[in-house]
Amino acid sequence: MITVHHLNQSRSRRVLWLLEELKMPYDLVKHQRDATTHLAPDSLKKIHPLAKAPVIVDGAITLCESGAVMEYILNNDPQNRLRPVANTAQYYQYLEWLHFAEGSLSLPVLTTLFMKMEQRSGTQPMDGYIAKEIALDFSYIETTLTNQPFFAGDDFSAADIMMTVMLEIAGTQGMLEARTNINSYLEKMQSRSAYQTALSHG
Ligand SMILES: N[C@@H](CCC(=O)N[C@@H](CS)C(=O)NCC(=O)O)C(=O)O
Repeated sequence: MITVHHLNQSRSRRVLWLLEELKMPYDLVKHQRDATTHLAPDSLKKIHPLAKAPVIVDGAITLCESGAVMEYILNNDPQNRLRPVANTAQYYQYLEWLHFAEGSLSLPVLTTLFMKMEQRSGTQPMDGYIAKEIALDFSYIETTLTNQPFFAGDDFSAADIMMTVMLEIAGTQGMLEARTNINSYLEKMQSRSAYQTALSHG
């Protein structure tokens, strides 16, 4: 059985959400962020040298990186759900968005979040780059969600789970104002019962 090492307020809720969607059994180990530094506790370092969440342990396999963990879980689903058939057009949409969440999108979103914690004055070299990336990424996302209901096309997939969590962080940074399609997409995701169950467990 898969053991999920979950950190409060973290991307590990992606993993809980996916497991709940698939109704796969799992063990849950909760780790609590340090109240002052907000970093992961030493208990997580004992599981994986990077001490980041999510981490899963399944027999001899210990795996971090939420995208890799999602793929691991899908590989172990005998019914092959929540991922389009390999080598189809939908599959490559799925693959692009699955990686986009932690690749292209996380950089401007998380950099904005961290820059707000700094004492800064005037315009800094990063500002123009981040503003350009935010405009590009969110316009691409908004257009995609205008043309189709889910990131991989007509069907909900694990790419939606990856993207939802990063979009929610973007929302806390005020990046979704006037992004009508993204906001209604998020409402649709948040109303899924597996999302709600994962939230209550995490
Ligand atoms: N790209 C990684 C990011 C992992 C990551 O940074 N996790 C954060 C929580 S969202 C963490 O564990 N932070 C605690 C720390 O750095 O001490 C993934 O998608 O899993």
